[in-house]
This record gives sequence, structure tokens and C-alpha cells, in this order.
Amino acid sequence: MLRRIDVVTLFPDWLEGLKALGLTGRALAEGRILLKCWNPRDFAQGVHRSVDDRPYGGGPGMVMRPEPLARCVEAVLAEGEPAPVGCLTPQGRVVDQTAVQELASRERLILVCGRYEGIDERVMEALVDEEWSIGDYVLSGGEPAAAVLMDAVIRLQPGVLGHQDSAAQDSFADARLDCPHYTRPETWRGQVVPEVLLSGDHARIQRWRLAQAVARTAHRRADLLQERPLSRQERQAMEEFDLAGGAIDQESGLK
Ligand code: 9WO
Repeated sequence: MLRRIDVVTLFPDWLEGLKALGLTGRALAEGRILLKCWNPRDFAQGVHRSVDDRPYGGGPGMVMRPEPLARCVEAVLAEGEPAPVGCLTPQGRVVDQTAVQELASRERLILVCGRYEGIDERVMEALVDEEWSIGDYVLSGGEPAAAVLMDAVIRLQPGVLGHQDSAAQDSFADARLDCPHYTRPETWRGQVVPEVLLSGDHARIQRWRLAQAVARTAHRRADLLQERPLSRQERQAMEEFDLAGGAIDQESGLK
């Protein structure tokens, strides 16, 4: 279970939203997890406390200087329990729900956020144990990726979600997209809520939600059905609500 997250960032304020709002804000406020930000600028020397410099070999932009960042990471490692040092980069292992569950089971996460054109490679080699990516695009810094990863792992911690089973029902929790959700009013701009959700028949509602999740997955992310073919329960639910539509076969789940 996660007890502590350390984030190395030149922009600690970037994480104020995660710290102050929503499920993550409440989990941190309740002391379930300690989140500590460390700024490499606090470890830079000289009048200007510079944390970046021009790239050797020329080229646009600046590179994060090795010494302040290394001193910062070493200070993080000197405090608390040992943990792998992770860095958010487009080169990293792409984070999916399996990776989130793996990270969420750790006691401590250490996340390094790069800025400028990147981090001096010698720091990556000397101090970074693993790299994580949230997808194949380049951001202006590692902080947005760190926030995504932290949100995903914090919500999996015991007691953070209202209903303990919500995490298990989460979309992607078992290679399925989410079902549609509705709330009041019953009729909104002429569109009504599916009658099954008003029936009070909770078993049937659960089967309808299961069928809807499978149909959505088949339509938008068929690759997930290859990851985990349809269960008998899912196939029966699809047939009950006439959503199979010939799209679902006995084998992999799709024709
Ligand atoms: C920038 C870049 C550009 C082209 C190809 C690879 C690249 N890697 C980086 C990079 O690691 N940049 C550092 C962190 C510093 C500049 C902003 N950073 C960043 C991290 N951009 N995008 C990410 C990122 C992190 C995790 N998942 C997706 C993107």
C-alpha cells in the first residue's frame, strides 16, 4: 500500500490541484499518503541558482544541469524508505492499468519531472531506475504525466473511493470500458434515461451495465476484448439486451 510519494519538480505549484482537490486532495488531507515536492533549484549553488544550461553540441533550448538535480534526488533518497527513482519521459514504459496497479502496490514512489529539452543523460544513468510514459506525445514538462500517474495510483488505495468495490468496477480495471451513466432529470432536452435504470431491479441493472460496457468496448476498443475474451456472464448479458447483434462470436468475442 502506498504511504509516500516524492516528486522532484521545478514547478511544485503545478501539483497544487492534485494536492488540494478531489479524491487525491482528500486522501492527502486525511494523511493516507504523504506527498512531498522537492525543487532542484533549492539544491543549486551560485547567485542565480541556475538549474539549466545550454546543450553541448548546440541546438535549441536548455538542458537541466546534472549537479542540482542529482543533489536533489540524493536528498530524496536520503529521507524515508528506499524506492526506485522513476522519471516521466516519452521514452518510458507506457502506463496502463496493469502498471498502475503495480505502482499502487508499492510503499513509496519517487517521480522525477524533466523540463526544458530534457535532463542531462548522466543523471538518468546514475540515478534513474525506471522511466514512465503516459503516451506517445511530448509535453512541456513531466509534471502533467506525474499528476496523471499519481491520480491513478492514489484512487486505488484502500478507503480512497467511496464504495470499496468502485476500483474493481473501474473501466480498464479488467480490460473493459465503462458503461454509460445517468442522473436527474429523467428527461433532459427530450432524451430519457434508459427504463432499466428506473426499474429498481438491481440484478437486471447490473446485467444491463455489464452488457453496455462490453458493447462499448467491442465498438471502441476491440483490442481489449482480445486481452480478455468475453465471459459467459458477459455473453448472456449481451444477448439479454440484444446487444450481441452478430458482432460477438463464441471465440475471441468478436466477428
Ligand atoms: C522530450 C522529447 C522530444 C522528442 C522525443 C523524445 C523526448 N523526450 C523528451 C523529454 O523527456 N523531455 C523532458 C520531460 C523535458 C521536457 C519535457 N518533458 C516531457 C515529458 N515531455 N513529455 C514528457 C512525457 C512524460 C511522460 N509521458 C509522456 C510525455
